[in-house]
Amino acid sequence: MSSETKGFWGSTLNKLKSALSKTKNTIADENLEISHTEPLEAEDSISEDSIAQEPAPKPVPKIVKVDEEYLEDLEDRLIRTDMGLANVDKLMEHVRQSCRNKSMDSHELTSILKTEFFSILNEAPKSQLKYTPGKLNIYFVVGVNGTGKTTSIGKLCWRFRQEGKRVLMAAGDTFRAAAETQLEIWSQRAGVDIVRLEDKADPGAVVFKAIEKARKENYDCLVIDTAGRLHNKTNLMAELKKVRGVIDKHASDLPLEALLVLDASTGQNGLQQAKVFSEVCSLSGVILTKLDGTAKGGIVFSIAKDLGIPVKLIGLGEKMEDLRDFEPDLFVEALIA
Ligand SMILES: Nc1nc2c(ncn2[C@@H]2O[C@H](COP(=O)(O)OP(=O)(O)OP(=O)(O)O)[C@@H](O)[C@H]2O)c(=O)[nH]1
Ligand SMILES: [Mg+2]
Repeated sequence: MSSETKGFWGSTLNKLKSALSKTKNTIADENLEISHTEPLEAEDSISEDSIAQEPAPKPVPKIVKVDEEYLEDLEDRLIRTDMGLANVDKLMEHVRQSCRNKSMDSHELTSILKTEFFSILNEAPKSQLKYTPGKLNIYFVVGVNGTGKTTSIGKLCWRFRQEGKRVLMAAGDTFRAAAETQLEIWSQRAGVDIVRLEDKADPGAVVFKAIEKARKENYDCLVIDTAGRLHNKTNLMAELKKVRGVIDKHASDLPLEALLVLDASTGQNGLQQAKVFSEVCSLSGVILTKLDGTAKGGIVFSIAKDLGIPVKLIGLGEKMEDLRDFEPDLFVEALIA
């Protein structure tokens, strides 16, 4: 497979492999000894822009026979990635069925796992981030505290700027002055404009003002930040519903993405967040952040099975270019070597 797909915004296989390494190591059998080593192919080298060097040896896992103990261990490891019990049960049932008919080794099992992972993601709704040329495109970004909303907005606006679009940010998190300042710093880094009202202003007023400005001045994208809130705080969720209402009232003719930012490391709890936010804001997609540094990347499969909302973007780190399109095939490829 090519290491690069769909241009810059798609992930490279190597980038994904290194970001998903903790989840990948959880799925892989760490008890298997290394039998021998073989040289790395140039495309597999860790650094994407490294100059051709003497290839380093890459470990090749020992191939073993799959028995019941192996399967029980695999089941535990899959559960630990937070891919969800229903997914694990179904997947293990298929694996056990295949083992019943013939003896199997760990290499063959890996290829069954790969097929199963593809099939879970293939059954889920899929779509890329929407953008309609010639219109003002609105991106409304919501989620619980600290999931990565503001950072993802900064990265997304930078991406839009790289594509030559006119971009406006709305500082709809008026809860803390520091939040507006944080967004303002991102607007400078990304080279985009921002609408910011006085501290503690009504977030609905910020959104109204931003829509008005964006329409009048012909922006291509309006990206709206909101304050983080726990999904079980009814008054805060009611406030969010009001903000969403401002968009519905004043921009119902415009393309809208309502995006929930989920922190991958919160695992299964993210699903509950998604259900409540979806009721309040009619979500159209998920941005799954912090996939780097967590072993719970299996949450992608839970979202696919349980939510009915597509993951559109993934966060693979803290740098500007670390927000990428979610490409299911490449994701599975990176997870199972
Ligand atoms: N490693 C990693 N860190 C991330 C990623 N996305 C965001 N972060 C970090 O997560 C932390 C919180 O990010 P913010 O963007 O401030 O989160 P927020 O959702 O806006 O937070 P509140 O506004 O307080 O609700 C920051 O330290 C970010 O750098 C990611 O994909 N990977
Ligand atoms: Mg924020």
